[in-house]
Amino acid sequence: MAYPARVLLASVMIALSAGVRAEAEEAKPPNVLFIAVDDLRPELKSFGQEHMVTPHMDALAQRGRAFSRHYVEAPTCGAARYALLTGQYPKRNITYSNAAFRLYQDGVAPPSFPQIFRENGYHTVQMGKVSHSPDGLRDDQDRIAEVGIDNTYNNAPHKHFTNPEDPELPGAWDVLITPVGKWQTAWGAFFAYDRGETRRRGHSPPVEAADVDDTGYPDGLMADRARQLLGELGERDEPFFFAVGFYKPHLPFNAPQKYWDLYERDAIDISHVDPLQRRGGEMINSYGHSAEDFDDEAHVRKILHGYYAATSYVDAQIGKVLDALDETGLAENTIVVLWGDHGFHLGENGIWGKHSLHEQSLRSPLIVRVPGMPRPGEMADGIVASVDIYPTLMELANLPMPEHLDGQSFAAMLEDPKADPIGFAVGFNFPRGGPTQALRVDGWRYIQGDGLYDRKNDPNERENVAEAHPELVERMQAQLQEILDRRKAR
Ligand SMILES: [Ca+2]
Repeated sequence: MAYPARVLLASVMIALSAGVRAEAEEAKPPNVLFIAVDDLRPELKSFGQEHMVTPHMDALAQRGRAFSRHYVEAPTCGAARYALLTGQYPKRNITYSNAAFRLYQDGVAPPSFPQIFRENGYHTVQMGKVSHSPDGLRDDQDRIAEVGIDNTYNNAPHKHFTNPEDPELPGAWDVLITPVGKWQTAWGAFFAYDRGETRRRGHSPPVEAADVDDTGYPDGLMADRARQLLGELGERDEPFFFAVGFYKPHLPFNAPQKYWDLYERDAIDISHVDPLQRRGGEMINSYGHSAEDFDDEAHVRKILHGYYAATSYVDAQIGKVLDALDETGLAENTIVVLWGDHGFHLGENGIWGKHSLHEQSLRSPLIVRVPGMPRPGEMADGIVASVDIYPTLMELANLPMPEHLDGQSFAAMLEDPKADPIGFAVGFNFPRGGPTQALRVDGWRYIQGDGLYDRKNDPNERENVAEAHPELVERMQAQLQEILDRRKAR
């Protein structure tokens, strides 16, 4: 495919017109900046959500291609990130869960795309939460045993040490670097509260507004370190693949006060909130509030306000990194991908959290900017999935396409937003009772064991219309089965 050549040509032309020598541009493959954002809903101004203050992600969408219908494979961090990074659908039970990355230690996981970049001469750097753990490192079992806590990050995050010698993605990174500041460990930073405090499960509040600057929470530290690092990466001879994974807006919804001040709590729309259905889960069990609190409109507004503040906070940090890319001149030869690891119900379907096969859990923002791309700023509305990102990156960087991939490249949609989309997305979940899947096609969502939803007339998926459309259900069941049967064996 001629696309990467055209990208290079475009940057050469820019360089020539600016009177700059072109040889280096011709020779150097494109860098990649991959930005992962945790639990980010597609609730951005550039995605039609006018109430949001997200100028930096919006600016990226303006200069690149935003995908209005991008779906992840799984509604939980570890499984979604494993599917993205391996380019494969969940298949074994473990790949439906946060423990998916263990397969790398078992030696049965396929090569991740950062590993492919590294094997092809890229300098690869990881910061923050890209795989599942918040610094890309596995637990340090010996140190955890020494401090004598029970072995979950949920209960004592500030004592849950990771091992610098033991990455979750072996072979993928030249450098892993995550600033943890006053929070002592990456898990402590992941659940950060003001002044170095971290979450005490079941006690800490679900939201916090501290009167601090951006570095009062870890994403601000990460943004500053990423800016500095980009300067260093630009000095190297080889191209770079830099992945930075921000923690917010993942719970707790903590952000500096100034981001809370961007929203007026009483003006927040709560019409999408349905009566609470799921009484347990991360949101309700892990923080100092109860299911009954969600009957209270003031509490609901506070939670939504926190999510919006945390979203605007992370948006500002993303802006700093993108600014650094411009200031260093690297933007001219760097592909940027911004990816949300899954969605989040903020009361839709009576759910506060993820772990469902509904639209709210599976749809997330995706923005891709390729230097010199045609028609920047035009949104692509066709359906694409996270497993399609791996083959797309291989095509854009002109790297060999591995055989284990389940997805397909959507590079054509970067040239033309109206190009044929992938057209379907499969979601995988593992509730009690075993693995369950969902199929999303234009106009419809079908969830195994649950029902059929009319996306055009029922955007919040409140009514199961399977009985009225038995033939469609049968057709979608068959399509889903065919996709599942095709899953690659590796
Ligand atoms: Ca997540």
